[in-house]
Amino acid sequence: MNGDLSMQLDSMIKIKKKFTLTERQILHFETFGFLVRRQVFKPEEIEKINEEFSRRRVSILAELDPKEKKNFRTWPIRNPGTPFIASLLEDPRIYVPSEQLVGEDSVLFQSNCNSYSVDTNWHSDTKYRHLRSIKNVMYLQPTNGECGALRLIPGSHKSPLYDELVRMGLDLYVDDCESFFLKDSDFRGEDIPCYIFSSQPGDIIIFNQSTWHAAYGTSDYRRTCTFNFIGNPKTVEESQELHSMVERAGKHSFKELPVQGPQCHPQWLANSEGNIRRARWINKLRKLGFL
Ligand SMILES: O=C(O)CCC(=O)C(=O)O
Ligand SMILES: [Fe+2]
Repeated sequence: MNGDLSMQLDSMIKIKKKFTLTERQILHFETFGFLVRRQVFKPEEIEKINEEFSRRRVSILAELDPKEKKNFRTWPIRNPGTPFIASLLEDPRIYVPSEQLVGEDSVLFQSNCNSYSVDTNWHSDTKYRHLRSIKNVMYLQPTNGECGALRLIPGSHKSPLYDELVRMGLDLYVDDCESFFLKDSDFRGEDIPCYIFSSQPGDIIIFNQSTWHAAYGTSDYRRTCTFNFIGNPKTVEESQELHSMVERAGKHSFKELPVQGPQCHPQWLANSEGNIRRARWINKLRKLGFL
């Protein structure tokens, strides 16, 4: 093997080792449906992320009409307007643990910047229970129970707890955004027993998207970056679910919620850097019908 190539391989193996989750971390994720990783990104990186976040948010808002402005919340990061944030997708700090949890042949799915001006009620991100999908979330401001922290119900990604929560009506009552359960009880969303992800910028939480979660205590607007991966379907049920996801998502944004612009900007798709992992994701997304 040529010397350069062997050095490159060596350094790739070292990087991979450095960010590889331990068996216990994986067990935590499998059991509770989430895993917290502290201080994955450095303060100077967070500063850069915040800068790009703000600049792009302002430039998108400037183009929207008042009605669109009201609903504006989410915009994709695979865009030349946020090059540093987009580069995090190809950063081993994100993809190494994600691939461990959903497979080396997993696909990078929705990946967004989000700005929330209201609380988020209890929900799970997905109704597709066979397909493995995970979300890496980084809050760009400090959070705690009183101030916008993500809350999760441990173990709620699994049956029967998942189904009990559906049955008790904890999720949104679509018309007035209140849950059946909370409406007919003296409980508030904040009273539901849960883990509260108090975080500092740079911390990351990875959760199985079936896990029930919420956030309360919104002041000003809250900022997150989210990186989602879906497992390559292996069973008939997984393939069927993915097929329905493709049908429902349409080709525009992979998503039903309003997202500003396409998930993958043509420049990202051009992959002029020749990133091998990105090329694999693009091929897969094409094959699956998302592009
Ligand atoms: O911070 C929030 O409002 C909750 C976000 C959420 O539901 C998500 O990232 O899936
Ligand atoms: Fe969510």
